[in-house]
Amino acid sequence: MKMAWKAAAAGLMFAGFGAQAQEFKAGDIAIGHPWVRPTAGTTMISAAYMTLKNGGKDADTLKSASYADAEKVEVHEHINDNGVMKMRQVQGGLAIPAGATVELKPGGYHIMLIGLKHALAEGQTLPLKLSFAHAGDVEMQIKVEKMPAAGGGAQVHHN
Ligand SMILES: [Cu+2]
Repeated sequence: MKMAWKAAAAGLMFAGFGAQAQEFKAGDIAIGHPWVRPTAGTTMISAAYMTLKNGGKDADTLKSASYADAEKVEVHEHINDNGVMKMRQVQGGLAIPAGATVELKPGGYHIMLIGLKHALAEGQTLPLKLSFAHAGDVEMQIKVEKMPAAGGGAQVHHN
């Protein structure tokens, strides 16, 4: 797992910059400012966001993500179903074309953490692992950050 080791080392390096937005790397994929929203009340779900920049010549796919303290982690998208915004799992994984940057953000693509074993509070960090079809696996420590005030009001509805 040479790739995974390199990815982990890059994460450590950037972690040294403290308050600055974190960046991680998995092969040709640069993962910019990963963050996860705090849980609200007793609702044990959350969502993680980041940008995925493919600097390589080959298309890649985010196949899955995992976090040990969640029952399920799914890659979701929001769809407009006759005027009602709904979330659903991205079929076949999230495509990241060569040279493209795919943004995971509130109201768009996100990584859904379902059935969390404990609440997430601002300022905590948690280990989130991403698995790419070509770039392999990367384990990141990502921060729990408050939702941005502007435009981030999209409510999350499950079930
Ligand atoms: Cu979702």
